[in-house]
Amino acid sequence: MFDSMWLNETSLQSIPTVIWSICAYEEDTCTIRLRQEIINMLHAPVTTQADQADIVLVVENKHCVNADLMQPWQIDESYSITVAAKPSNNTHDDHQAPHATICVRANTSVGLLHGFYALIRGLVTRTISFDCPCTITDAPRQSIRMIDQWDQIDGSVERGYAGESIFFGAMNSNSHADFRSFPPRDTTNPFRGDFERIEAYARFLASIGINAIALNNVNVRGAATELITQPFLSRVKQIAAILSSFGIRTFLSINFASPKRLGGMQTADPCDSEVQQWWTDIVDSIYATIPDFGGFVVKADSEGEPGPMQYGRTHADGANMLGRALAAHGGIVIWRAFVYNSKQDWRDRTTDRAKAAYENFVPLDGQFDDNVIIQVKFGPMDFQVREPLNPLIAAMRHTNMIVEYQITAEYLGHQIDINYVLPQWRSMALQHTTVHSVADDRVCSLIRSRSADVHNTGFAAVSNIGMDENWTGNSLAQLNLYAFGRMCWNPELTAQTIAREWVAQTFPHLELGERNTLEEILLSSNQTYENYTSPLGVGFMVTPAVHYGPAVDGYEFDRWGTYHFADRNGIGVDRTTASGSGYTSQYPTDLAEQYEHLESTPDELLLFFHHVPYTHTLHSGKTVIQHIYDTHFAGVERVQQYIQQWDALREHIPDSTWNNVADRLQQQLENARNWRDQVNTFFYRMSGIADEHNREIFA
Ligand code: GCV
Repeated sequence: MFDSMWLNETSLQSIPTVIWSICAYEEDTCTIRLRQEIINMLHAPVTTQADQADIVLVVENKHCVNADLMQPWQIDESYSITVAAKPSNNTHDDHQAPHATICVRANTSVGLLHGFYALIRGLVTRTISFDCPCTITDAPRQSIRMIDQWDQIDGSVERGYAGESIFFGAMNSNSHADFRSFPPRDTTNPFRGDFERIEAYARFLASIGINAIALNNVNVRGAATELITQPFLSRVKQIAAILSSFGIRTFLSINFASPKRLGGMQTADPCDSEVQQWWTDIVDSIYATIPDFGGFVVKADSEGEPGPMQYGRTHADGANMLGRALAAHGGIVIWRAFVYNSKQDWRDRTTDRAKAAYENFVPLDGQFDDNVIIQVKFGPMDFQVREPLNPLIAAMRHTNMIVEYQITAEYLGHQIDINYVLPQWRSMALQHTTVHSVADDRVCSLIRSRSADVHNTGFAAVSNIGMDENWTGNSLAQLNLYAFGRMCWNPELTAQTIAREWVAQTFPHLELGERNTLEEILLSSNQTYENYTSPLGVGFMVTPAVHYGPAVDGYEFDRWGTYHFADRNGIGVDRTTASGSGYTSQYPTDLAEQYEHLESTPDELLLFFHHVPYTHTLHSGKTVIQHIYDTHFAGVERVQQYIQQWDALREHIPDSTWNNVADRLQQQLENARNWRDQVNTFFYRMSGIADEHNREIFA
């Protein structure tokens, strides 16, 4: 049993049961899937007689639909939906007769799938109706729209907060326990084999326009290294076939040292011809098994994972070697830029982790092959609640890039705390990289103009789902998965529009006022979380390793390079070029200037860029210390309000969902109080400055 999220029966029942028809010159796995979707999901009839149908789905046999409106790279996935006035003699008596016919047209069967789900969404949310003639033409704004599973073959999920992997593990098992304490599982068959669950997941992903997925964690260890070989590959093929019928290509994360670990070789040096041949043979055998395989995701020379630098080679040497093996088959390499010194010494003030991605990759700009993509986390650190844009994104001029986001709430509340993250992601996607440019220099567009092959750019995010009945731990965290797909498709859609769509589909019984209440909770939740956690962009005050709950000094004297440098006088990291680590100089001139100076640095990022006294006055007019106190008190109060607001929604939300969120809200309140009291107490003790409002701080 599992939740049907935004594609639930009640919502789908609001679509009139009309006759559908699919017209395609060639039947393929996607058109077959489409027919099954109409029959099984909508319980509607499908006829081969298009003139008898109320809704006709048409694949053109040439690239003519929308061709003049689209960029060439968009044409395959674009669609148009036309609602036309219906001749009066063509209604059907035996079902709820619509007043119009609808035609969805696309150039490919994949485009038609996108059009189909868009139509379903439109009918459920009532932005499309049989009564209102209209034409909608749409196409994705990103070419690659990818989900990365951090799933491991023992069934656990790294940074997963919704139970075990749906791909790996034992059938029906779902533990939240620490897998490190488990006896080793049978590694001869790590696959769960729950194809029903996988098919449902593929449907959710397709319905929001996702077109690529990496099945396994980027930390590829132990038997997971063998996923690229038989017998595991044949099991991957079964999964890939399901995903492919939904227009989603399958990728695998690989271990760079595979030639040694699997091939028994002495080296994994990318410039060694035998190593190159080994990879070519492996890739050939993968494509012999899975002809539409997407390619590899690689975490190399990062956090202890092997990579080319161990052989004195560069990331370009490593990535291109894999790229050349994949090129013959149309495959790609997604090479992560999350590379930094994870054995830093806190005493060393010269090393700044935020500078690492730029330092490692900018010298290699232009050296990567066309089928190699560098995947860059949107911020320079690691998915904190507030980070500036990763300067690497603006600096690379001749390299394919994917911007990486994290849906799983590693630092953002573990899907216990309500946290709708889209406002943050979207501000990164839409961030301008210059101030005065006339060209579209926003991240979402820039990555295309900087690429050698526009097909090889896009957005990716780490998934937040698992075997939990509701998929995401906290049911409201389903929205983040939904929102990521919608943002990839169109970053101009506002956080409110997307939340509204999701609420309408997921909670069809809510009345208007209740929907507004829920939207209000969701839209404020990211700011609320920021309020009670680390202030003003400083980040990383979390419990080490676990990353839930406060530990103000938890990472202060460790090796991971994540410091706040609070002392009795002030707090923050001086990253200026004038007196600090020089990180600001990695930005294009306008942004570098903005962040270099206290006066022009936005309040919310102040402590990321500057070390300031507690008495420093923000643009808001408050001092830093008073801001810390006020936001932390406000954050807890807001969670208390959420509890009341959620109470008021009880009547029209299914019990299991209501109880799930109510229970988590209590945990969130406890978490928020811990944060408030520890952060406020810590900074009161450090600064000796009292709260202006004399609220309770534990001195
Ligand atoms: C998959 C952070 C996380 C790790 C993760 C890593 C990465 O360090 O804490 O769990 O590893 O990012 O993105 O590779």
